[in-house]
Amino acid sequence: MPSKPDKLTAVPERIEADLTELSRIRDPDSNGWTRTVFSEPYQASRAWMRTRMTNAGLDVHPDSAGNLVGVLPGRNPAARPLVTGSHTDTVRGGGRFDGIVGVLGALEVVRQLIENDIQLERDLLVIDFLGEESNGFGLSCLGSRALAGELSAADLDRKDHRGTRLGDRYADFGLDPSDVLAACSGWATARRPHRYVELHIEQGPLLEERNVPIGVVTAIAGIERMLATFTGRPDHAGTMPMADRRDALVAAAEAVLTVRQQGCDAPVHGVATTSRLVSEPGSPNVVPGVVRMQAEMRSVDPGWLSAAQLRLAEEIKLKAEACGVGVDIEWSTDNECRPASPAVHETISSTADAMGIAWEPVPSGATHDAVHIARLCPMGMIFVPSRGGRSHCPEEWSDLNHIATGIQLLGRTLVELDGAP
Ligand code: HGY
Ligand code: MN
Ligand code: MN
Repeated sequence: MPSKPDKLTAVPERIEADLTELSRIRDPDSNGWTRTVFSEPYQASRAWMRTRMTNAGLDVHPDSAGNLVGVLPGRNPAARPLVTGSHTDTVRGGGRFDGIVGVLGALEVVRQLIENDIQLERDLLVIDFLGEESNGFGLSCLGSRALAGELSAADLDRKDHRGTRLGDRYADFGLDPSDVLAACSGWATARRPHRYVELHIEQGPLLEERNVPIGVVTAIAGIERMLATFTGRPDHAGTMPMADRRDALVAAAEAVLTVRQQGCDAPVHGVATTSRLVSEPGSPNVVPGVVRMQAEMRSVDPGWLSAAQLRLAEEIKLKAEACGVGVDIEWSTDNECRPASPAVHETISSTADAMGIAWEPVPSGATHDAVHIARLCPMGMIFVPSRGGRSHCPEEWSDLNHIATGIQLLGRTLVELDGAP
């Protein structure tokens, strides 16, 4: 069969047609492309995706965690399956490629396998994972997290800013919360995946800067999220002398710059971002009494990440004290740092070499469903370049020829992994 996998290519016109059609399904009232988890546009896009998966030749069924799972049967149904996929939900005001390239790319691989009459030894599962993007419940990768047994009953009690429970949102979406938690059972035993490979856009500038069409991911960054509550003293903004104020927003502003400096000082891959400040009471004539601040830090170096958390907390507290403001800091881990499997990394890169495709090893500052599926089996990721390194914005763009190259490499890698012991 060695000759046949060489025929696995990718038809750019089909990929472009799928990308264009899916990008028409979005929230009309939001700029860019918005299909947030559980939303109407997301429901509509999932119905569209289910049809596309079926038309591509997959046996499709939503699993109990809300993932769309398409199966291309292999010669040996008892063998542990190959798995690929990604997500089709977006951030608010996002782009057309983040996650989507991995799901639609996998469909093109399926079409290529069928058209070239290549039946793998193993079942190939193509998954559109539920809700990869971070959401109002502060929990990303809902579908892959559930499959990996990392979604807990306590998580279902998380509430968004409107007070809605995550468990209730699952129920509104037609999923039984207890079945969501049970989704991992089948995966941990007999049907444990053999290998997982995800195709994704890089969402950063490295590949474009180095003029390389393919990135082979070395590790996925760990993410630590911080909620800091600054408690000062509300006072009349017209009468309280500056030196006597306990201005919670001034302390928070100092903290925003401290967060930024931690990222700028990182000797390894490390980044730090403040994304939200909520100041109360928010009236122009009242010195802010309470401020809530949302921030996160990421790194592929767990040692740097935990040390930076400690440094950050200390500096924020010291600077808040100097303002006469108290501060309470809560941390939550969105995901641990996860290295890619060296064996899968080797298969991807040697397959790229055999195809004459230039590639570079790259860390992933973005998280992906792969970080959770890596708990079930050896994982690898393939990146294609992002124009200007932009993502999570309407300007997000990847060239069709790069996407086609990534799909070709994904297909050939899956054939190689199919035979891997
Ligand atoms: O946050 C991330 O890195 C991913 O886009 N959800
Ligand atoms: Mn993504
Ligand atoms: Mn994303």
